[in-house]
Amino acid sequence: MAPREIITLPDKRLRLKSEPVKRIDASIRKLVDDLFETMYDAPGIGLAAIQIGVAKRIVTMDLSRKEEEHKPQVFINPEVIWTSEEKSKYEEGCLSIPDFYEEVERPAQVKVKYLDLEGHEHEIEASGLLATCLQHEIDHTNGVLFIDYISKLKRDRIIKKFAKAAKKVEA
Ligand code: GNR
Ligand code: NI
Repeated sequence: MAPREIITLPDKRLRLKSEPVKRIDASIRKLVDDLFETMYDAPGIGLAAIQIGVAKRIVTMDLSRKEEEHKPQVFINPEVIWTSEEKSKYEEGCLSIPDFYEEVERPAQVKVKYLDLEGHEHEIEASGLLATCLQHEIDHTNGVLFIDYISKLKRDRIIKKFAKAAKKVEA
């Protein structure tokens, strides 16, 4: 097992809509292992498969504290089925947009439907960091990034910065 490379802006694959998982087989379980390894190595608290270039609707997450035991969570075909009227603000970052952080307002509570690794369906009601992280990761499966929620001025500035940095590497 090896951590996989995390794709970053301006990689267009980040804008793809990922495909639902039809059957949870050995290749899906291997992909989940790779996602966890990549997420812990980064380190990050969540990771969507598209961030390693695989356009499948799979998300891994671990919101445990550093000093605690790992609490790995996997969400297959996750779907937001309800959002609260109440909003909350959280300073977000993204492994695909390194070193950029900005406050984002989202629904404070969400209900999410997903499959576990056995293919069993679950429904959870999330609040706090879990609600924020689930929305951030489910957005990735739909080609949406947290910078889509900030001002156009800031978004254009950050997109330009990454485009310029990529050009430099190319040259
Ligand atoms: O590691 C991550 N931290 C984080 C902080 C606030 C809101 C969302 C996140 S997710 C991010 C990892 C990542 O980019 N997942 O897609
Ligand atoms: Ni992200």
